[in-house]
Amino acid sequence: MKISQFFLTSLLALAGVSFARASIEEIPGPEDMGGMVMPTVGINGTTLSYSWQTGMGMGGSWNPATDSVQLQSLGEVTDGDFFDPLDPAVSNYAALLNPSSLGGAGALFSTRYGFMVSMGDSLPVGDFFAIRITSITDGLIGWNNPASNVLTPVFSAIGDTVLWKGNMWHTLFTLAPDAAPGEYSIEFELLVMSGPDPTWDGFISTDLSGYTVNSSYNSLTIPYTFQAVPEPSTAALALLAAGFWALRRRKSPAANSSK
Ligand SMILES: [Cu+2]
Repeated sequence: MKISQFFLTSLLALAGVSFARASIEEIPGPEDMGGMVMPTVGINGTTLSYSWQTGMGMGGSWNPATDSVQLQSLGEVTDGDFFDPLDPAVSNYAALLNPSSLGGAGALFSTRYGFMVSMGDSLPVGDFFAIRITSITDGLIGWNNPASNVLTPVFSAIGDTVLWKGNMWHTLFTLAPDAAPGEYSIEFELLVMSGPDPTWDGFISTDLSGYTVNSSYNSLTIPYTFQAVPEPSTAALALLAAGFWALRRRKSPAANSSK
């Protein structure tokens, strides 16, 4: 009994050691991807405004020209660490972000963007922020991640709207791994709605029944812009393929002109 117990413990320890170096428990946060980028909303009476903040509190304003928000693969962000595909506690994360070699969809992603409210006035009782999509590049999906291993798609089409509690909310955005490299964007309208106390799902609610736009507040137009970065391996394969075709064309002009 003692020996088998020792043996089992050793096996578990070995497994633990081998996984400790290669598995992660949570989706990498903004600090793992270049830092937070937050449209920070200010309230002055019924006037809303926002400015870009790059960190907690009163960080400097953000310059998209010199710091683009990239959609990257998990392996690129973690230097090759992945979710344990056999661990049910991270099954949803693994399914979305792990590479296909580990049974995942291999989505490119970013967690850098987050809505935030500056210190100062807050909304009166019965008024709530709402965030609505007014334009979105096909293929981009925004996910709510209110608890560990819980992922709910909330942004993918024009008109998708959530109520937002006003706490800092970093949305997970994803894109298919074979999406074309380049720019992807979303434009949000941030407005105020009035209604009963929402049932919050983390920092948002998607149940909009009973809420109406409070037009005594102005609305804000907030753009999120991403750069999709293809997998290094995909890029390398594309280069290899291009080289192959160039070589083939040079070697056999007759075969090339016949078609
Ligand atoms: Cu933040």
